[in-house]
Amino acid sequence: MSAPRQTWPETFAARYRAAGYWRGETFPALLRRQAATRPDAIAIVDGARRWTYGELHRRAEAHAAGFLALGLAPGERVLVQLGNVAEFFSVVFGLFRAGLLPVYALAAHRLAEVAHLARCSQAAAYVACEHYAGFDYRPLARALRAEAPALRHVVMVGGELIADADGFLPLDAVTGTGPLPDDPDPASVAFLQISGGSTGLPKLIPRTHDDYIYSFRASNEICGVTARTVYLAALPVAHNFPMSSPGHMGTLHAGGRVVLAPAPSPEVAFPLIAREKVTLTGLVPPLALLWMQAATTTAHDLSSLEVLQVGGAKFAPEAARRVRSTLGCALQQVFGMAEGLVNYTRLDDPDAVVIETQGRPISPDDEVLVVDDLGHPVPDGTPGHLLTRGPYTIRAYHDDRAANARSFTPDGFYRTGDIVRRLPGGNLEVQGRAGDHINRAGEKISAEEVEDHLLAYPAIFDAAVVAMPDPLLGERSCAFVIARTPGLKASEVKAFMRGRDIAPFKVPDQVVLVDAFATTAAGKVSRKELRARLRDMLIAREKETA
Ligand code: AMP
Ligand code: DBH
Repeated sequence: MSAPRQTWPETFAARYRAAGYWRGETFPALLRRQAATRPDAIAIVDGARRWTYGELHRRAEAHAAGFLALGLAPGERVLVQLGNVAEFFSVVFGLFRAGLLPVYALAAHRLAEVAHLARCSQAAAYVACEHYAGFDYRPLARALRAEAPALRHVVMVGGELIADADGFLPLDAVTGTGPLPDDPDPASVAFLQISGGSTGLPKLIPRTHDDYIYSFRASNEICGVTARTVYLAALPVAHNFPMSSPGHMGTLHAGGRVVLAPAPSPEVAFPLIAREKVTLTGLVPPLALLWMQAATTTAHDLSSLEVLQVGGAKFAPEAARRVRSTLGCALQQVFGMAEGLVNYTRLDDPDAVVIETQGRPISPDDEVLVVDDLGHPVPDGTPGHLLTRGPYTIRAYHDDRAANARSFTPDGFYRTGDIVRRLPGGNLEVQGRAGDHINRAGEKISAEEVEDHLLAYPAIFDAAVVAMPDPLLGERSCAFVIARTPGLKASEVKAFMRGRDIAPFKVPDQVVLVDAFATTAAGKVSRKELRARLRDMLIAREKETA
């Protein structure tokens, strides 16, 4: 495997530097600067724990030395699977300081995903919470060691101070005072983010110090993030949206305060907003609906909240219209992707733009193309495929030739897979997806990946997974299944999927057993066409019975 690299052609890199986007700042330098200029300001709030910038910096440096003392070498990858806990920050900034590259797994991932990420990144270590959100990660860690031979260390957050029988190290033991390397090259890859992906398992996204820091520094300007910002991380901290748009990283860059919510529900988040005087947060549309409903009867004071960002999936205009009257704050729509491009409606945009569009790009140098099926640009107002390249959009996935051939044009544009309309002011309206994935409350699920798991069930002959419109989730997943064994029940299929060690959100919401997949007189249909037909059939059937 080659070392993670991200390469913009030199002419582009020179342009991005000259324009002042890439400033040579690195993650270690970012935290060092804050620890020097505002050592006593609170950086992280996690329950009763409040870490200052000084403390976060000290912890990160101690972990950096600790990771190196384990024999990890700069450039190696470390799989990080942590929930919304303060240690996420001391660990990732510790890794940055040691020149190690975090690979971000979601806390919801299970063995199937984590083993895939560990193998693809050749991770040398794995860091997880011992328990988080009711899940015990120790059995997962044991199984992972068997599946990922390159893994040399397992570090547990919240574990006992003595290394246990498995040889897992408690994070508190991963500290040291040894020498630390020079800061990394700002043009080098800082970490690997993951994509939801429309085909197969998650892909690894190499992001550099230069490009990522630019994306959240510029986001701060657009979103009004300053040292007085109190950002509530309600979504999982490993997600790209709450990480960088502008998210917790943007907030730390500005010297603000990050408050961690252990769950995004109104019951958990509202008291935190009131107690910490939260000014900014970001949600996926289904959560925004829940918050708006709960706000009408809440006793908690939400008046500190200035802006609610909504993104990850399309926010319906009817819902967008109600944000201010129910939550008493401004709405900002965010349409982004872990591969790069992020669009925002601006805080001073007219209501029509904020309610009806998903905004426009961060950078004057974000190139946006909207093209037809043949790749020809379409006029403004006409739906087409969104292609993009720019100063913080990757040119390639990590070590994945096939995906790179599919996902990038020869001149370096990323094929987002989104169908959008570009409006005359430059704002984009997301119309849907060209690919076969399900956007379930902002979690992207690959139809192909779920079908592969279904086909592992001997009682199943064939399966097709489609996105169904859903009033709460936006989209839910529906698996059409042809049984090999007569009498197979939907509940049995779901139980089988729950036993597959996959993220729970990938278990199909609905299972429909069918006798056959219709083919046309012309013979075989493509998977894509088949999925579209099954979906239309079910929608029509549900309308009839409604
Ligand atoms: P990923 O590549 O896994 O980071 O997922 C990014 C994808 O999420 C985008 O390409 C869109 O399909 C979807 N997405 C993100 N934000 C929005 C939004 N505001 N409206 C509609 N779709 C969105
Ligand atoms: O869905 C996403 O991946 C996303 C949404 C909003 C994202 O990565 C982002 C903003 O940066």
